[in-house]
Parts: sequence; structure tokens; C-alpha cells
Amino acid sequence: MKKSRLQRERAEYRPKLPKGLQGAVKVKEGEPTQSVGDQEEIKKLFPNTYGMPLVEFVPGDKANSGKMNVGVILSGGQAPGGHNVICGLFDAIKRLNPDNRLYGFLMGPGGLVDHDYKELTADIIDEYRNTGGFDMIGSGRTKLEKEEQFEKGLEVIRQLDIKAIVIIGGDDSNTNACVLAEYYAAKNYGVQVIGCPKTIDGDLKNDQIETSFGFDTATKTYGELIGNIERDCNSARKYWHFVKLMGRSASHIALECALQCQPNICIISEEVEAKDMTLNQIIEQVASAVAYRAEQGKNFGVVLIPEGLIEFIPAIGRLIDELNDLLAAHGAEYKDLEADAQREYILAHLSAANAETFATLPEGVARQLSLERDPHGNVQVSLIETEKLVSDMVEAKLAEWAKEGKYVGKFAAIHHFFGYEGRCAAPSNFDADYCYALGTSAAQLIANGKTGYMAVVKNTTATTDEWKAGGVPITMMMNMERRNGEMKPVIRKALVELDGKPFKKFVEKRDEWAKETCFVYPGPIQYWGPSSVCDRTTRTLALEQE
Ligand code: FBP
Repeated sequence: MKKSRLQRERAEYRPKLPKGLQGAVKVKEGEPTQSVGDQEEIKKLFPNTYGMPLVEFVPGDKANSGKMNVGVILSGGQAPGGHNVICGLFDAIKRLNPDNRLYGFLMGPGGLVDHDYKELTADIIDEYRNTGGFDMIGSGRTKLEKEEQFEKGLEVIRQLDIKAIVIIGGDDSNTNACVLAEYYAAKNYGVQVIGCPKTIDGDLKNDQIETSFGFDTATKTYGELIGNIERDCNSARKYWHFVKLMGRSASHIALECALQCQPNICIISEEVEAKDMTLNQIIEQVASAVAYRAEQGKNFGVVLIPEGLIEFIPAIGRLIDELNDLLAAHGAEYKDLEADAQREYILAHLSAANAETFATLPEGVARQLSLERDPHGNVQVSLIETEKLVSDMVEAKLAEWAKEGKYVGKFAAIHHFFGYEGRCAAPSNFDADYCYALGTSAAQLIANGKTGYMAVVKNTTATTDEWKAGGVPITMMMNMERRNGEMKPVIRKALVELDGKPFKKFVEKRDEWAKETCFVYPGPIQYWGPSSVCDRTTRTLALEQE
């Protein structure tokens, strides 16, 4: 693979490890744990992996050197730093015993079931150090949930003499990792399963996980792009830019980018839901800011929109819930219908209130909501053009106000969607170090006989030396939620907290940002230079850990 000069220099970067992982490791165990909700049900579903203690790695004196082969899987959407998790895992198992082998299952969890794998040797690993992307072994969204899959996976696990599988994924994939760990433990197969917190969305976090990897790099990449747009916008002073940002449900990415770049408007889905706002109210809010700025002679601005917005507008959320159940129950007969017939079918089967909401949606949006869900039952929100929907409706509202005699100035909109642009960016120093430490922790969890744990690294706003590595039982983060029409044990998704410091900081400033032009241009991620620039965490993490 031909590398750019920057890539070649970056390959030489040696990620920094927390003190607890730098040499031989000792395990410090905490008290037994409980799930965050529905304790009795979760305990019943996970009798072998429930209640285990938290684990922290502290410097020890004797390295555990038993022989262990390990399998690794990348699951779900790409996130910067995934390769460094694998590099950290590789280096750590080789340090424990040079005969240990690492196998990568290809194209996601499906690779385990289909026995599609490759051994990850030093020359492969060296190619991918500190690089973005998941292309070392590929990723996929196959859901590992059925016994046949677990048993099929076991065949290749036995064949390769694998002691443990590491699943690098988001909340859904780690939930499945826990189900797999429980299954292998219940059957006494002696195969351990360890999870790793990945997702640019930033919604896999809680008291134990400070941040999911990839969020840092992805938001800094979007921050750079939004900053560039803001500067262009402030130079030409003739466009309103509507930027949709990835993040499936949670608005963490949009909020972080707002804190970095100070755009005129940023919509936060969680607030829309909490205030029970209608689509029309959102539009009026944006249009009012446009009209206000027009009066000041500023016919330009930047609006950030989280990609999950549509699901959080309460009336549309209720519609989606019913559609999810409807599609899950009637999937097969519905799938073969033509688009028009599908629409009729849906209108005929929905409750009156939801049918009314469905009928009022622009056709393209209604169509997207009626399409097949991803394997985890989610609406594919990244395919809905919310940025266009919002700007079209703002334009219509301004035209209505103009007819009533209100001054609304000139309105010309440009649309952007930032999502895929950030998922494979070369990891920032934070993500390069964090991921390498997560991979190293995963290796130590395996070496110390743990299963059903997620590798974690805490105290991440301190210097890397002071980070604290360890593991958290996955069952501790679970509760029961309705998925595809059924109650399921799942890791609780972290949405933006309206009483949290990042959101409060945004609320303190947003009126000023809407009226004035307070743009900040963060510029590109820096790998070399002053630590205050290169090792800076996200605003979200800094405010949360303040
Ligand atoms: P994960 O939760 O698997 O990390 O994926 C996150 C994400 O990037 C979302 O932000 C986005 O909505 C979705 O993946 C897009 O999915 P796909 O890559 O399948 O188009």
C-alpha cells in the first residue's frame, strides 16, 4: 500500500500507555456490580456473567505468560482508532507470550459465523498503526444473536485454538458480545468474550465509560469542515448553510461541533423531545433567527442539524415506534409490494393519529421511514435528507411571513451532510492513545480470565500516564428496552443530558451566536506541536469531567 509522507511519519508515532498498563499488570477488583435497571430480569438472563466486580489494572511484578490465541472483530460503523485497538491487542498478547496469535474475523461478526478470517501478523499490524478506517479486516452489521451462529463460531474458535474473542463495537454490538459471553460461559466452553466501546456517535458512555473511541477524531474532523464553511459563509455573506451531522439518535456530535465552532443555530434532538416540540415550532425558531439576521443586513448563517432529529419530534417518534412494530410483524408480505402499495398498506394499518402524521410528511421522508430497518431494527436516519427538509420548510415559512409584510431579507440555502467524511479519519493523538490502551486492556482482561467485560480507560482528561485502565462487566450497563416489538436486555444508550454541563454551556451562549456572528474556526487536527493543541480532548469530555 503506497503511503503519503504524513502517513509514513505518523506510522512512527508510539501511542502512550497509562501507568497501569506500561509493564507487568496486577488486577484490582472492586465490589460486585448491578445492572443500571431491571436488575432481576437481567440477572435471570445472565446468570453466569451478572454481578461481577469492576476491574482496574495497576502496576504489578509478574507478567502472566500463558499461551492464548485471540480473535478480533470490528462491528458496525467505522470509527477512527479501530486499527489502534487491534495494534494494542496484538502488541500486548505478543508481549505476554510471543507464540500467541491474533486472528481477525473479516467484514464484521459475519466473519466468525462464516469462518472467514486471517491471521494478523506483525507486518500487517505495522501497516495500519495510527491509521484511520477499519480496512485491516473490514466491518459489518451482522447481528450475532442466534445459538446456531454461536455454535458455528465455536467451530472456528476450536480449530484456531482461540481462547477469547474481542468484539469492537457500539452499544448493540456490545450487548451481543455479552449475550455471546453468557452463552459460552453457560455451556462451559471456556471461550471468553470481551467488548470494546466504539462509535463516533458518542452515545456509548456512562458512569464507567467516559467516551466511546472515534468521537474525538470524528468531531474534530467535522469541526474543521464546519469552521471552513463558517469562514466561507462570513466571507461571501450570501448563503445559509444547513449542515446535517451524523450521530444516529443522540445529538452529541452536533452539540460538540456547536461548542467547537459557535454556529448561529444548532438543533438538539433531545431538547426537541423534552419540550414536546412540533416540526413547525422548530421551523419557526430557525426562520425567526434568519429573519432577525436579515434585519441586521446579515443574509447568511450556519445551522447544525443532528441526523436523528426526525425521530425525536414526538409525533414522528410515536409514528416510528408503531412503524417498527408494524414492519417487524408484517415484514415479509409488505416487502414485496410496490412503493405506492406500501404507502397504502401502512396508512391502512396505522392508528388514526399516526396515520395522520404519516400523511402530512413530505413523500421522501415518509418513504425513508417505511423502508427496511438495519439489522438492529434502527431507521436508517443517515439516508433522510433532514437538512433539506428543514431548509425547504424555513424557506416556505419566510415566504409566508413576507406575504404578511414582514421583512425577511434574501434566503439562499446550501446543504451538507457530514458523516462518512469523519468516520475513517486518521485518529487524533487522543484516539490513537485511547484505542491502543483499550486494546491493551482487552488483552489483560483475557489474560486474567475475564469474560463478559468491556475494556475501559478512565480519567481521560488527565495526562495519559494517569489514565486508569480496566474492565467493566457489560451486564452492569444493561436494562430492558423495547426493540423490534419485544422487550430485550440492552446497554442503555446515552443521549444528550439537558442538565449536563455541555448542553448548559451551549444554552448559555446560543442566543448570542444566533444574533451575532461568533464563528470559531478550529482548523485541522494536529499530530505534532504544543500539547495544548495536539492532545486537547473534546469540549464535551472536558466539560463532563470538570
Ligand atoms: P455505529 O453505532 O455502529 O458506530 O455506527 C454509527 C453510524 O456512523 C451512525 O452515525 C450512522 O447513522 C450509521 O452509523 C450509518 O450506518 P451505515 O454505515 O450502515 O451507513
